[in-house]
Amino acid sequence: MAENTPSALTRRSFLKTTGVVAGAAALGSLAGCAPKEGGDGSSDSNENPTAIEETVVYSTCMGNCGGCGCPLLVHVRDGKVCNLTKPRLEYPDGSLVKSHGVCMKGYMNIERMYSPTRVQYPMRRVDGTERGDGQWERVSWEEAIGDITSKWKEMQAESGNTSIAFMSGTGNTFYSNAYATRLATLMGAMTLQTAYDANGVNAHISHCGIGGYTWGLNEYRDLANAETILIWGGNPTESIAVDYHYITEAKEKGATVIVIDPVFTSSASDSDRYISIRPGSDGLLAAGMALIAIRDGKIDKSHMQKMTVAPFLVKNEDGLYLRLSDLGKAEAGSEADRILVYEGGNPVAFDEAKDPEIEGEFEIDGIAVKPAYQILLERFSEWDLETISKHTDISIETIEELADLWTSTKCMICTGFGHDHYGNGFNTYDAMFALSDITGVQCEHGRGIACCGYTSPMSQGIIDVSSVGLDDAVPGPIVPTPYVHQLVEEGKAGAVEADLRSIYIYRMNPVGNETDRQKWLKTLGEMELVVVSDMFMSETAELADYVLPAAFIFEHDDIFSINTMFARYAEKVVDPLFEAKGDFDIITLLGKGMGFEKYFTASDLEHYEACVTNDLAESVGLTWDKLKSEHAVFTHLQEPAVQGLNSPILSATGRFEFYHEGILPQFDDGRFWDSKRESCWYWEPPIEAWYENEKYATYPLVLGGERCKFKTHTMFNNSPSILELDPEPYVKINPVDASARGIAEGDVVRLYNDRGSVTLKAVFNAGCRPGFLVIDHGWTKDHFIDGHYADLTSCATKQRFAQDNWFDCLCEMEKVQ
Ligand SMILES: Nc1nc2c(c(=O)[nH]1)N[C@H]1C(S)=C(S)[C@@H](COP(=O)(O)OP(=O)(O)OC[C@H]3O[C@@H](n4cnc5c(=O)[nH]c(N)nc54)[C@H](O)[C@@H]3O)O[C@H]1N2
Ligand SMILES: Nc1nc2c(c(=O)[nH]1)N[C@H]1C(S)=C(S)[C@@H](COP(=O)(O)OP(=O)(O)OC[C@H]3O[C@@H](n4cnc5c(=O)[nH]c(N)nc54)[C@H](O)[C@@H]3O)O[C@H]1N2
Ligand code: SF4
Ligand SMILES: [Mo]
Repeated sequence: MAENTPSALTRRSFLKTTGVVAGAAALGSLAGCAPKEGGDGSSDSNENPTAIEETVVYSTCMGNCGGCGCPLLVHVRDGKVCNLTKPRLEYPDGSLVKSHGVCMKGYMNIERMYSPTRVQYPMRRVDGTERGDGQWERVSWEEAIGDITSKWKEMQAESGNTSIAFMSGTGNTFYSNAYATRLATLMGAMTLQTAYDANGVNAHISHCGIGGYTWGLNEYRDLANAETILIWGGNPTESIAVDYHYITEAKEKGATVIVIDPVFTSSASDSDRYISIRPGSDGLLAAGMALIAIRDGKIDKSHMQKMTVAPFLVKNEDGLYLRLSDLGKAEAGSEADRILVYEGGNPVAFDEAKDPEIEGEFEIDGIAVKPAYQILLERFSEWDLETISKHTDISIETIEELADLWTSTKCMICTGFGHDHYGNGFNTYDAMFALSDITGVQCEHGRGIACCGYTSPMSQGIIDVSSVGLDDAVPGPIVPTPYVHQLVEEGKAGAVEADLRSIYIYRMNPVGNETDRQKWLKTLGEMELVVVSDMFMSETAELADYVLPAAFIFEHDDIFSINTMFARYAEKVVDPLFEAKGDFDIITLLGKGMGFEKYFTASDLEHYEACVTNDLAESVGLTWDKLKSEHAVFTHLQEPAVQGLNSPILSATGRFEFYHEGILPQFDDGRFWDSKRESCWYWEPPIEAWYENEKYATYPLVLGGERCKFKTHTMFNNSPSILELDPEPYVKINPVDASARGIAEGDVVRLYNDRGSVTLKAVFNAGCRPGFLVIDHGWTKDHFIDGHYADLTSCATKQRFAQDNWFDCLCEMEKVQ
């Protein structure tokens, strides 16, 4: 095994090094840990008085760049972190998990950790000042926790448990994140659930269930096996940097890569073909491909019969499946009460049929029914290719070419989360899944849909967050964040009634990242107590009453398990700087302060041990001792996971579900819900960003966005070295849109709509579709000349899945004189 294998680093390994001194010196100045004077790097001998002792500890990066936040070997000298390298990760057969080295952003972890702008002590807003005035006083941890918990107790006594809410983001996803859920549950507090990335993940779950090995039909590694890759709604060169090499591998083997995007992105520049699409119309493009496959006889009937709900009979009356109990032949709800299909003129239990009908309309014992596929066919036939071509702005010939590549080559769709950012995003995913189901382009390596990588040991239950022993504590309600403003204004959102008075925000910067920032400012303004735990004075922390200094990942132990094939243990490298504490310890203090001492007796390591000690973990060879010593334990499949091939379909029916029986909204907000309509794909335009929307006459530009390699959301945007490379935000505009408004390259422009405005520099980019503007994601208010891009966006959401729809946003643009 190579030197950097996990097992070679079973404990902190002590190295006497000189060879790396020169390289580290450059970073040493960042970290304030330049090599000791006199080191000439010429000898590795123990006698050399200048040899520098270096400790190497296995931790992780907190970037959110696909596959796994990179594992890191953190090099320490004189008690200070001075270099980062990447350990070798291996599959069980000894082959290497390929990925690049530590990226430039990853290196900036050192700069961030030692930044003088870190929150150093618990801080309380000075009495008598307004939120946001920036007047803080240092308080002790004891005082901060005492103040916060006594106020919470008071609020709960006066206004009930749900007067307090907990809210966390995706900026940084470690296990200790979940620990706050323990406290929220014990308190019966409300959880404000972020509506990030909801359409893609939830559409996947409603298609094939949760708990398998992949989000998406095929996990990301399988892209390397495709002959045609449709990068459709993502920009993986920037956003999935860790795993982009799978696409490169496919290209090296001769694959054709096609990018479908309103913007000629960096991924497009590395592709074979670029197709510009009208924003928010992707569901229709997938439907067009399905219509062509149906027209050309390219559907896969036998696959549909065996693997999908296509033959299941749906009752016209209520949209539910016809079961034996409907015919009085089984007890309703019993195991024997199976779904019926139609074969040889008779209803037959689905698992007994050999060649069931998938089309037609039947009457059984006076009950009118249709196979689910018939319903899908009817939904597709609401559209014709001419209309689809008009709406997508893609020629019928191109749609035909795509349909042909889809069925006649090993073709995979690689989505990001671009579709998620529109109110109709779930229709897009539903259409893609339906296309895949009816053509049988699934259950094979290299054919299907790759979404956002892998599932995690945590979502598979291998790291069991429920093993926390909370007796009979009843968790409070969950309210998706797009509804929080309504809840605060009206005291009610859907069925949830609450007098929300305090929010605890951790690992999240909602003021910078959520939609409709003005509403967030108002909602936070209504709170009597806002507590933020963060390492930096984020836009949200600035508006808090208490800011608790969070420890950097290198300053505490944690388990890392999201979107990775490995259960990972990030070992504490150095003690927290200043008075910072890890979230685990902060939650423990708050828990004790709330009177739940008996639930907060475990240390972080003891708690993590309990979480990985379960039968499922054991069955995949994961034990705490192994994880602690190796830091990364493979819990996945050696081969890329493919739903229905080597990863189980875990839907309620055990089949791919393009039809969702009796579907309910994720959050019932009281609006009309047509369960029959929602149960199968249909298309409707985005909520706002559509050329036929009435607002379009006033606001004809769609405000989109993209990830850039310099930032992870709003993290890293305060790193001086990153700001040197990427100093300020700008809006990318097509020269056609610019000249129509008298705007020259480099002019300062103001983008505005009824919700707000943002002022920044304009940069010409002919790769932006006319009518589509792009500001890269992750800037905050101090970076803009005026206003904020999040002031323009809307928190309107559809009921199916609550989703923040950043790109579903119309605006106008003018030159600032
Ligand atoms: N460097 C970096 N990497 C990251 C992150 C980060 O902040 N920085 N964040 C991580 C997270 S949490 C996420 S959710 C992922 C997101 O991963 P991606 O979704 O890949 O990231 P985006 O850059 O937002 O890409 C969205 C793409 O969709 C395109 N798009 C916009 N509208 C449409 C449309 O209507 N149709 C189509 N076909 N395309 C459209 C945009 O032009 C853009 O190219 O990235 C992850 N990776
Ligand atoms: N305009 C626009 N907005 C978007 C998007 C977009 O495409 N366009 N994308 C959206 C998406 S998909 C996502 S996932 C969200 C992400 O939104 P957020 O989850 O809010 O992401 P971050 O900006 O990374 O904020 C994380 C905060 O947590 C802090 N932090 C980091 N580590 C720790 C820790 O260990 N403990 C504590 N207590 N704090 C820590 C960081 O300093 C930072 O202030 O952004 C969304 N917002
Ligand atoms: S920023 Fe992303 S790609 Fe870079 S080292 Fe960290 S996780 Fe890896
Ligand atoms: Mo995200």
